[in-house]
Amino acid sequence: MTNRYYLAVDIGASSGRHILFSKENGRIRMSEIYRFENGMKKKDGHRIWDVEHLSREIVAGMKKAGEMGKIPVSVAVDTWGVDYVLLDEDDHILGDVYGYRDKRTEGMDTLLSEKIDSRELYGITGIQEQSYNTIYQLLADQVMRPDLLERARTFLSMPDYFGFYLTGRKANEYTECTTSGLVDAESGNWNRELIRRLGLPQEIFLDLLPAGSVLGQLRPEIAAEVGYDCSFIACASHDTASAVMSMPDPSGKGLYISSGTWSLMGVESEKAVTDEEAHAGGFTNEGGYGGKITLLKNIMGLWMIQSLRHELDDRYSFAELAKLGQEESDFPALVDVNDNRFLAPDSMIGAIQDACRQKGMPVPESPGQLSAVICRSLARCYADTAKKLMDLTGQKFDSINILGGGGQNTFLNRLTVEESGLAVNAGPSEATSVGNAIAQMICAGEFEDLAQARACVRESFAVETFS
Ligand code: LFR
Repeated sequence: MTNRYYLAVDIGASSGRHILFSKENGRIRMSEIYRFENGMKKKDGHRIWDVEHLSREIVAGMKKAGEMGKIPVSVAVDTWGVDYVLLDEDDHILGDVYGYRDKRTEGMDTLLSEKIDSRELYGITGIQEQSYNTIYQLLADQVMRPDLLERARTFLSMPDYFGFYLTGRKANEYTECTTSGLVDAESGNWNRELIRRLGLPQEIFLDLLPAGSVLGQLRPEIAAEVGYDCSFIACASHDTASAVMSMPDPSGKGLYISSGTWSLMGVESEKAVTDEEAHAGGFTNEGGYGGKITLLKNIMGLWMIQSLRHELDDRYSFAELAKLGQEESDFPALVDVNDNRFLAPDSMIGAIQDACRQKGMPVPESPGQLSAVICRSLARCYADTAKKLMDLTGQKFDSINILGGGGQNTFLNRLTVEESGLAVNAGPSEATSVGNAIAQMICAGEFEDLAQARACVRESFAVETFS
C-alpha cells in the first residue's frame, strides 16, 4: 500500500516549516520538506507581520510536496496565538497586521478595566490579562483606527486567515480564538455579551469551529499552483494546543512545558479553573483539542536566549550558548523572567543587566554569564509554576514533559531538574507539527482518538529523560 501523507505547516514567530507525516508499520514518520523565515517587521515604529510573504511561503512548501510526488491527503496550518486580520466586505485585509510584541496596546488595560472588572472578565473567559491578547489589540484598534474597525466585516485569527487564503472559506477555529480573551470558558463560544460591552462589532466574529474539522478543498487557483488538490483541516491551530496534543502519554495527565519562543507550562483540564488562586497565579485557560482546556502559564521562554543570540550577531549557536552558560552555571543572579521589560526590549542584554543592577545582584557581562542567568531564571520559574500547578489541581507530579525544540537545551533541562526536584522528559522536539498532523490523521481515520494517537507518539519518538 502506498503511504498516505499529511502536511503540517507550523509557523512560529521566527520561522515556519512544512513537515510531511505518514504512518508506517504502526509508527508516525515525519520529514521536513521546507523551511522559511518569519519575524515581526518594523514599520513606522510598529511591529507588523508580512502576511503576504507568509501566504506565499505556505504555497511554496505545499508545491514542494507535489514536486516530491508526495501528495498529501490534507494540509493544516498552526501559528502562534492572539494576532489577527480584519477583512473588509470584499475580503481584503484592512490595514497592517500587528504583531503581539507591538507596543500599541500600552494603556489598554486601563481602558479595559473601565469597561469590565478584571476579576469578572477572568471568571467569564478564564484568560489571563496579557498586554498582547487580542482583546487589548481590538481596543487599540477602537482607539487608534476606528474607521478600520467600522469597515471590518470579518475577524480571522492568523491560522484562520491562511485557511481562508488556501480554501476561500472563512471560519474561526476554537483553540486559536480562545487566545483572544473573548471566548466564554463555559460555553466554548464567543461571549456575545462581552463583545457588546466592549463596543466591538458582533458580526465580524464567526461561530467557532471545533479543532479537527474539515474546512474545505483548496481553491482552484491554489490547487493549480501547487499541482494537486487536497482538503484543508482546521487543526488545533493554536500552536500551543497542537503541542499539547503530542504529549507522549495516552492519559494526557502529565505536567508539560511547550517550549519554544515561549514556555507554556501547564496541565490538560476538563474544565476551566477560574478561581482567585488561578487568577493571582497568572494561569490562563486556553482551548485545547476535543474541547479540553489547557490550564497553563505563559513564561517568557527561549525568546530571551534567541534575543541574546541575535544581539551577539548570531556568533554563537544555541548549543554554544548553552555550553558557555553551563561553564558559568554558578553565577549568582536571577531575574523575574515574566517581567514585561523582557517582552520587547531594545536590548535584551541591557534589560537583564538593569534588572540585576536594580536588585543589587552581580551584573552578568559575558555571553556565558548572560546565558546562565537566563536559563537559571527560567528553571526557577518552571519550579515555582510546577508547585503552584500542584496546589491548584490537587495533583502530584513527579516529572515534566518538555514538548518542542526547547527540550534540546540540555543545560536548561538539567537546571530544571535541579530547581524543581522533578524529572524532565524531553520530546518530541517537533511537538507542534506532530499535534497538527495528529488532528489531520484522526480526521482521516488513521487513529480513533487522541489517546490512541498519543500512545503512537510514545512509540514513535525519542524522549530523553533527565533526573
Ligand atoms: C506560543 C504562543 C503562546 C501565545 C504566544 C503569543 O507560540 O502561541 O501560546 O501566548 O505565542 O501568541
